[in-house]
Amino acid sequence: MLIRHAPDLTDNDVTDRSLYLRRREFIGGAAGLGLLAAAGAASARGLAYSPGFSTTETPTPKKDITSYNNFYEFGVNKEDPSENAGSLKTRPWTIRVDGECEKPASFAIDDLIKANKLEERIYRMRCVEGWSMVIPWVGFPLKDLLTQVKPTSKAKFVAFETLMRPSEMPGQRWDTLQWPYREGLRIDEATHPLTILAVGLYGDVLPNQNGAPLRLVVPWKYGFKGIKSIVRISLVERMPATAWNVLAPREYGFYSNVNPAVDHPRWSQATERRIGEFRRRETLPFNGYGQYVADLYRGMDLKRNF
Ligand SMILES: Nc1nc2c(c(=O)[nH]1)N[C@H]1C(S)=C(S)[C@@H](COP(=O)(O)O)O[C@H]1N2
Ligand SMILES: [Mo]
Repeated sequence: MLIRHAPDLTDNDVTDRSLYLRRREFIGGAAGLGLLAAAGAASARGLAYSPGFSTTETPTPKKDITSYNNFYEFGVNKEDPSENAGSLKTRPWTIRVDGECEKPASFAIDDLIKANKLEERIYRMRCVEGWSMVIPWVGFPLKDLLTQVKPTSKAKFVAFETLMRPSEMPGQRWDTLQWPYREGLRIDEATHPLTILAVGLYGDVLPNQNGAPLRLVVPWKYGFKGIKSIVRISLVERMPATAWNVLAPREYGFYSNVNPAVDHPRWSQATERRIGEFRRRETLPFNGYGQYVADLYRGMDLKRNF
């Protein structure tokens, strides 16, 4: 298969854009204070940093990123999450990391934020519905968290769960999906350097509607893999059940890599509408991240493993 990738992703120009952020403003969910400007580029300050993978494409306006959302725990319409997610209490918040590992542990969200190097990652996000955005996330590699609990050799997959709290998540009173929302990755996908846990966007604390206080971002996969408001991460031996696959197995596979050559049964995946643009644009294999991730799927039939 011919792997096309976006020409903007050269290692040189992205490392300069990789930023260390002050953790203080994220702790306790305090409102952001123009953190990026204050933090300055990591390279300029002589700090060590991991290589970034940010696109140089223009980020989607914050207003759109925070008002056009999918978060079924707060309703099925795009405006529901921004209107309803204020009811979610994101402190205190604990993330349990367990399963096939030597050191299962629970982490208070503020301790995770303090302990990990926060970076800005500007990623494309392609929803399976056919729209896309460019989002400047703040987060850290999922791998950094998984390493801490020492996965055993039986850890072949990672399973994720969203909070289950119908009193604050009114959508959970209806059977639109099987709650809590669940997602999963293969272990090599989970530990890939592009895979992050996000705690912010646009240099500010993550708004509730975008999955506060902690959500997954896997930029080469359809947006629904990016599970929000995570409370549990389990290392497991077998491929875990995932919310959309349980609902409609013929429509939503476990892998869900962005693939313009594999249509959804009810619509084409060849093109997408970038929010804010008029004309549709072509969808790229692996959402333009093929040069980084195509190797993970060498030898696999991506039509069968959709
Ligand atoms: N818990 C949970 N996570 C979720 C969803 C959801 O309904 N519930 N929707 C998914 C879908 S379909 C998409 S496209 C992205 C949207 O993320 P955004 O609203 O931050 O752009 O979140 C994903 N994560
Ligand atoms: Mo989506």
